Amino acid sequence: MISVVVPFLNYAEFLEECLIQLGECNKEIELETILVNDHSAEDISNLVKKYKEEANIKYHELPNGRTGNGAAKNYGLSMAKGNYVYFTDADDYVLENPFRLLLEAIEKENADLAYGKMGRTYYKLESAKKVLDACTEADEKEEKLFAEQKKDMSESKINNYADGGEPVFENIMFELCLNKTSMKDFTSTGILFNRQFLIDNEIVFDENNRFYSEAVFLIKAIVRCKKYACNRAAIYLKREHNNKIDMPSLSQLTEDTRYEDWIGAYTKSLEIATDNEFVKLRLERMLCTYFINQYAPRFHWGKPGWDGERFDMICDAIKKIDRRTFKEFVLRNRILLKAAMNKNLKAVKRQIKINMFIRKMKRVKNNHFVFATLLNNRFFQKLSIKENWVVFESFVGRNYSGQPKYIYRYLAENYPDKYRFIWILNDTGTDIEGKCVKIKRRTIKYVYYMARAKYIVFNTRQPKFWKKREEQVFLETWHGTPLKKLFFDMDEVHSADKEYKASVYNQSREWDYLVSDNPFSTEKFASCFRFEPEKILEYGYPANDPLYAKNKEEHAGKIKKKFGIPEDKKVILYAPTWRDDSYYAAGEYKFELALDINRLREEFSQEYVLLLRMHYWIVDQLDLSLYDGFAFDGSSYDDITDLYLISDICITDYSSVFFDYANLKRPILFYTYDLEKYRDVLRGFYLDMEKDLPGPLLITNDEVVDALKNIDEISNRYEEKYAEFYDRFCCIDDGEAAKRIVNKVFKDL
Ligand code: C2G
Repeated sequence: MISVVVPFLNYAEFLEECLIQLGECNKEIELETILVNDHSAEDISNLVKKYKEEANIKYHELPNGRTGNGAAKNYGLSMAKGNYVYFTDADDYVLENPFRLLLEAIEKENADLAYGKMGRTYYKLESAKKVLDACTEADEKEEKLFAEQKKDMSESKINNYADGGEPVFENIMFELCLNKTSMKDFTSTGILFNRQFLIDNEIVFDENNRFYSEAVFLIKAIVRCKKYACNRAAIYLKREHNNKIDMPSLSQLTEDTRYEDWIGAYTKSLEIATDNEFVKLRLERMLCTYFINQYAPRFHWGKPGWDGERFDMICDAIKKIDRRTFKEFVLRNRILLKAAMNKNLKAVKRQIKINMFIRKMKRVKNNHFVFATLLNNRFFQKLSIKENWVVFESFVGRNYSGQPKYIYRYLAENYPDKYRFIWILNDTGTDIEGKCVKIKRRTIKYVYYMARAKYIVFNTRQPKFWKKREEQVFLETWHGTPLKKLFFDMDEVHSADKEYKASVYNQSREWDYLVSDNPFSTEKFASCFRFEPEKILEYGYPANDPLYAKNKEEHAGKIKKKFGIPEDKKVILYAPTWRDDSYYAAGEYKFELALDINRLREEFSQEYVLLLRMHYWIVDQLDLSLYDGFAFDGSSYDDITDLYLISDICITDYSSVFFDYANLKRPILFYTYDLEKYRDVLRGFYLDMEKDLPGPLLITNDEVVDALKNIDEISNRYEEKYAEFYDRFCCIDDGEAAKRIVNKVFKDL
């Protein structure tokens, strides 16, 4: 039997997934789940009851006076009855059945321990499974789950490392020790241990070390292990927490004692490894790296306490290091290490200053924007605020559009001499009516204006370098009524930026106002941004003002001409959104066109043209050269509001486009070929797509063609639903939203 020790402190929903998997494994291999409750505030009695049989749970509460992950694991270990022990943290889970594979391996070799592969995932069990299912190529799977383990693992590197040429390569040390770069990577999880081996060698967790209780455990196991086995198909998945605001993991906590624990774990681990040259050298190297990369910056920024007792602690540790280790570092770091070795505070200070300067210069050389932010911190932040400067940016500088455009227009028309208007753009050649300064994004000037302007109007999140000054007013207009769940309402984050929730939380704390188009958005914004409802301006969207303009037909005629669309042709607008899991990098997304343009041309080119508009995150370019005269590329056109005005039918999917378009009361079709995946895996929706939308959901190209052929019949069928939808979501827009917002925000008018 295998005893699986599960310490529990927080997050019952994660624990449930862990237990589900243990239950599954228990069907095949006899397990006992020793669940140790570390004085948790959460009630898990129902969970324990639910999985008691399946996962063969032995429930224990950690006695008073003992606490922490290490204490819970020790306690669990002392209760274990199995010949073998396996540790899993309550927020992690195993895939397939690693126990069978590890058991076979450990028994075959009669080994002390057997290890598999540790993967990292941001996903819950269901998504992780689906993500796995979705990846047909085995290599692709590896990419997704084990990206972090892709390190240079060449055998020769280690042989070279052992000064003197004596080969010290040992697979186990290589796997379990070499690829660890930080103290937190030393973990007991995902390894099957022979319980007698642990008992005989008195291998236990350090209960006095809150953050790194496992380091001494693993180091001792590595050093004492005589025989080991391995099966890389045995997968343990470590969960990365994507919401560190509400559910931080132990490694995401920033409590102060972390440093003392680090040094404590290092010192004890080193004592254990005294006779093992290889492990010892690895640890010493880790200390040096820690000193150079973690300690030095804190010391440099003058955080209290880092040049006192803490300095003595780390210097004492460095003093004992085998000097051969220093050779691996560049000269300036060797000087720093030597100064620390001599506990020479003055020399350490000087060298850290030099090193930090070199580091900064290197960053400046590699990325010119760093220089701008340095200037910002040193100088711009100290300059006075310009009361009449207003900075605008729309869709991260990609165009002149959205709510900022129409707020600017209103201000420029009504208060032309009162303000100085500054537009942030990727292309300063962009046409903008009226008098304004055009600034290229991510330049020194951009940083300068952002630091000094009184008013800042954005429709996406602000850049991370920018810190709001007290006198500044930040108006976040946002860019659509949400259908797809956003930020804190998203269960999982599948997009490229997994720090999404934490960063959106911090950024939205700096917003003075947030614009909403309807009561529904107000409610969702309050929840998805964790935003105070009192600061939400439910005034309608300025970008929808032109949809109510008296001269909108005349304006539409001009736009159509600009595109070269014949006057007698009607326009079908296709404007889909982006897919969270399909990207090159953050902010650079892929899109595979599923709409059959050829077919549409065959069927409709007599009466219609097709206008394709990709979302602003999509970087793939459309090649429409084959469809000249029928398909038009609207992706590089600045303002989607103009595209709404010239189109007779809108086809979209999960984009907020249809909420705005509905103001025109024209037909809307939803081409939702990947509805299930989008709804169940990627995002989830705030609305019931089947019930609440003002048009039909179409899954295939045949259905799209059919719907377009019968567009009048569809309009009749949806008349009532459309009216309800309009009343619910377009109830505020009336052409005056910009005016309302300006009157509220620009108080000195
Ligand atoms: N948009 C566009 N072209 C598209 C899709 C969208 O120009 N093909 C613009 C529209 O102005 C739309 C906005 O981008 O209102 C937001 O697009 P969504 O597809 O809804 O996606 P996202 O940027 O993720 O915003 O509250 C809404 C959400 O924030 C969604």
